[in-house]
Amino acid sequence: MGYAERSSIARNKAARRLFRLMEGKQTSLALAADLVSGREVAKIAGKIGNDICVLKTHCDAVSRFGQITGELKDLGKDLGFMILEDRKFADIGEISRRQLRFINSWADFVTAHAIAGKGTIEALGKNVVIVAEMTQSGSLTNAGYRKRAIQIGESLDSTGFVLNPANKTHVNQKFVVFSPGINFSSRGDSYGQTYVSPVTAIKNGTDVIIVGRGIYAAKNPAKKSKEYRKISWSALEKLRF
Ligand code: 6AU
Repeated sequence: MGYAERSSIARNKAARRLFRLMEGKQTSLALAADLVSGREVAKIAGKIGNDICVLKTHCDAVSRFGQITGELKDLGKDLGFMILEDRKFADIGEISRRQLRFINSWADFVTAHAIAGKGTIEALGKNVVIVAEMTQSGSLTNAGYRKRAIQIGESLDSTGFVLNPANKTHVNQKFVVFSPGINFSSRGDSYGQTYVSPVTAIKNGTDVIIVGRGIYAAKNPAKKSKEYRKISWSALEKLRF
């Protein structure tokens, strides 16, 4: 099923918008903009914004992030990408809801863990991507956890799920599958991050490939982002549509 069709069957508004955007722009690439300062995040977003469908941020890991939220929103509008704040909410619903207040004025959607149960996801509203599985070796997200996390997202019509691209996914086509842990030249890092290639990710059911260091730590991030974009989109066309 192509993304135009998936945008018509999805019940979640952010998922519909993202599927439409992916189809129109022909890209499944998300940048994990894990740079040190707000200035650097805004600069790379401006440079490669044309190639991505999602800009993924960690607002609490970037200095002076508060100063660039308006600029990122404008860039998203001009260049056509959505902003996913990877806050990974994990507290009880009431606290998660309060923490969200500082984020939902500029982010289109947020990530959350399912560890605290359905109440947390419910408190965050609809625009939530549930981290159902993690890419770091030794992660505690086993098959049972993943299944239950997916059930919560399905029951609440959340936007979608973060899943490990090394494993095959069987998620309803109404939901967006995001996968980090993608890099074509590295196998991992010193803390246990694991990587697969974009093609493996697409074969295993990923919709949006999230690439961080593979792009921003490259000599020429603009050129690298085009490579990731092209390889993943042609794999989608060849293998899935
Ligand atoms: O490509 P990297 O390794 O430089 O960056 C990967 C990005 C980081 C992580 O916070 C994030 O993806 N991530 C996540 C997400 C998106 O939730 C889950 C996970 O299991 N592994 C992972 O790396 O910004």
